[in-house]
Amino acid sequence: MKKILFAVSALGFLILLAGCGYQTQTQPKQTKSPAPVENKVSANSVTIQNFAFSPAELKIKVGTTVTWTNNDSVSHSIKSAAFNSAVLANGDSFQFKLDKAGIYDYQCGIHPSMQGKIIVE
Ligand SMILES: [Cu+2]
Repeated sequence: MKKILFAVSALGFLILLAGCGYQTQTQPKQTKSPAPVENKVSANSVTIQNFAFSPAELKIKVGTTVTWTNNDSVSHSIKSAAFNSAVLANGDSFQFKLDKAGIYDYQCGIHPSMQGKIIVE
């Protein structure tokens, strides 16, 4: 009796696993169709890649928190009159909430040639 129970639960577990596997397989398809969601996520985030901020110019509304994420293997930082990050290694991110309207120019504290701009309105 116990053996049968074990077999049944093991089978259930396998089905669960298969279900999960199926879900992860369908995920790439999902990210393709709802484009607005993807835009929303990236609307207040800046990616650091290939020694550049992307987008270099970001327009946001007052009170928005901006997230910078370093995708480079090289460390970078965010330096401006209003906000400064620590040194960001690969995969690190920095967040700053902009509560005042204005134009915020910033650069990488390590590589001054890397420049970006946040327009808060
Ligand atoms: Cu840099």
